[in-house]
Amino acid sequence: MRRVVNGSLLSQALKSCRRAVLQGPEPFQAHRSIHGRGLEPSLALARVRDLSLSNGGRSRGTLPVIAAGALSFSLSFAVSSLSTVAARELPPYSENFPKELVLYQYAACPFCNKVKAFLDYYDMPYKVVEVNPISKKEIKWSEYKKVPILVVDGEKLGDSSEIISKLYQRISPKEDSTGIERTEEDQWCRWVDHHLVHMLAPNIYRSPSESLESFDYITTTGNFTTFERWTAKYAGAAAMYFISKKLKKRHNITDERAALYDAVETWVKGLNNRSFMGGDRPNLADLAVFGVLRPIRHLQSGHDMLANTSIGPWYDRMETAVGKSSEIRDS
Ligand SMILES: N[C@@H](CCC(=O)N[C@@H](CS)C(=O)NCC(=O)O)C(=O)O
Repeated sequence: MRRVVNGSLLSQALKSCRRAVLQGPEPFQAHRSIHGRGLEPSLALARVRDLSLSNGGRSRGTLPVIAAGALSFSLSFAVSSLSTVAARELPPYSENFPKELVLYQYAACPFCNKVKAFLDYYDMPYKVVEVNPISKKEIKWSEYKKVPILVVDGEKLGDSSEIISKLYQRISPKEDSTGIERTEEDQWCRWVDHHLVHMLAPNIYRSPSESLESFDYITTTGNFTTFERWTAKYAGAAAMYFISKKLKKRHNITDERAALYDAVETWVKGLNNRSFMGGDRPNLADLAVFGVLRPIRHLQSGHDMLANTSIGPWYDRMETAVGKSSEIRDS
């Protein structure tokens, strides 16, 4: 219900319609055709977000053509009269949005999740290739051996911050924030890469059971054989348990939970009572912090973090603002 009260629901619909009105159906056609599921132009135009309140989010369901057509007509009218609201609440749409994105990732990797938070927020559809953390055979073709790797219309990009920076430069209109805001945003983005991210491994691989919990995703994600799944889970969990102890030492962490809570409270303090670091909408620093924390949210360390810090309200706002994943899933 909150989405209605704060206007987000309307803005989601406006966003879809604005794209349909400004640009026509190409992006959706392009990404649907990846899977050989061609989309009729009228259907593509009608591919507005599911307005159901029950899921409270950005479902990517397709409304019936007639209803959606009528809706897009009335909302495109609303766009012109409410454009200031839409412009304030929505990430700006750019004609430079890529046509095809493929993300090579580990589902639990904080750097990969940083990139995904960005893509989800900007509503850029992307395909995911889950990389086997033991064999890495899915990225054999790449000289760069880390994830994330994002292939943007055929161009290969590595390193989460580089990827986000390149995509952002490509899609953002002329800078609308001040130098001071940009400096703060950059500083916090660097803080995420140089501090926050180092809190994760010691926490999520803290004990054998937490390490196994962190690798559980591999039993259901990716295109792996059963043997690959179970070796990755148990070998990965064992290796990361020991590696996390080394990382803990390297980053001078004595109590990993206390260090995580401390980092999280540093971020909350940095928000300085703003809804987001970016003010009334997330900026790249908000997206980076959210992206890094999202994969741990439903792990033991994430539950502990929410129970022991004051990050909850911001995290909830970010979940709403970022919305559902834009990942293109094979049906
Ligand atoms: N600076 C890189 C770091 C990426 C990174 O370290 N990724 C890890 C996964 S979380 C990785 O691929 N490690 C190498 C490995 O798994 O062999 C970025 O921001 O993308």
